[in-house]
Order: sequence, then structure tokens, then C-alpha cells
Amino acid sequence: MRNAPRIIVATAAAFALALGGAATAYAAHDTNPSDRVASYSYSLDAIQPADVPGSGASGTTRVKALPNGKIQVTVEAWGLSPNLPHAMHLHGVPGDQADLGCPGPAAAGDDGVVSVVDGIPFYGSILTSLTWTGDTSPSSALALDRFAMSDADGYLYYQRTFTDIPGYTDAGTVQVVVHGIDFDGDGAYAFNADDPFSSRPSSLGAGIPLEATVPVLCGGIAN
Ligand SMILES: [Ca+2]
Ligand SMILES: [Cu+2]
Repeated sequence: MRNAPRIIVATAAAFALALGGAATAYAAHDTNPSDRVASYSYSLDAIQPADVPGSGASGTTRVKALPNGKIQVTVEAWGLSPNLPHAMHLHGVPGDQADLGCPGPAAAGDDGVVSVVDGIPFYGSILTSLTWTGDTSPSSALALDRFAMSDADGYLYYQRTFTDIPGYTDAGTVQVVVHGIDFDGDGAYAFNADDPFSSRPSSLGAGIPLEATVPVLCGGIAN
């Protein structure tokens, strides 16, 4: 463990650098208990056109750099489809290419829904899957049995501490994106041919219901 202190400092410094641009815009929400513990809070905003059923959610996220060099991510959301797991990820664009942050309703296009693919030009690809347990890589993007569940009121709480988030400090900005709307209110992510929204497939594949992957909330950690 001889090298541990050096690693901690390097990680905290890189983290502060990545978040530097955001600190001023959201200064009222920031707390800095010490040089080695930086905490940043951001709102999560609804991104769908208002007439998309079940899309009127809201939320917050907090990202905290811990003294041991780990990064703690907290997500709270209200108004989600109840009693269902919600896929959540950190999205970003590693490297020098500009990240456009979160999409808005205008990104929906002719079909009237902002799909995962509609949002990628804005928030980029998945850096980390915000699962409760197990693997956090992009390959767990749709591991719905390991994502946080909303309660009967549509409230969701999530917190996990990460030792490493590949691409995180290299990304100009990072967004938290929360997915999943039960359009027809049947308590499941499933196809329903009789519903104008639940009948649609995900932009990620014809066999996946749009309900399971449709982005609901997005917020920038380092916009
Ligand atoms: Ca459904
Ligand atoms: Cu995502």
C-alpha cells in the first residue's frame, strides 16, 4: 500500500479537473468539505416531449469524490413508472470530441419519442452501467435484474461507490441517464400491440420493447 496516497491525490485532482467547468454554473449546489472530498449535485430533467405518457419525472444526482480515491454516485428520482427496474448509466464522450449534454424534446424527430439512439449524439455512449450489484461495464446496459427499482409511488433511490469508471476523467462531460417507461401501465416492460407507444421496439433492437430502454431523465455531471 506504499503507493496508495499518491494514487488518491492523482485521482482527486483528475476528478476536480473534469468537473472544473461545471462548478461555477452550479455553485449553489456544490459542497467542498475538504480538498480531498468534492461533491457535486445536478438536477435530472425530463427529456421527452410532454405528450409521451409517463415521461414527467424529475430527479437529482450527486457525484462525490471520496478521500480514498473512489467515486460515489447517488441518484434520486420521482415520478418514474412504479415498481419496475430502471436501467441507468453514465453516458459520455471520452477524448477531445465535444459532448452536447442532454437531448431535449426536439431530438424526438417524427416519431415523437426520444429513443436511446436519438440521444447518443448528445450524451454519447455508455461509460458505466449504474447497477446495484455485479458488473458495471457497458455490457450490463440492459441487465434489468441488477438495476434499482422504483417503488409504488415511482420513487427511486440509488447509491454505489466505484473504484474506477473507465473513460470518466477523460470525458469532457458525463451525463446520468435513467431509462424505462411503462407506457400502458400494465406493470411490465413488454410489447402491447394495442398501445401506440408500448407497441414500439427499442432503437437498440426489434426484440426489445421501447418501454425498457426509452430515456426518461438526463442530467449533466460536468456540463
Ligand atoms: Ca408496459
Ligand atoms: Cu443509458
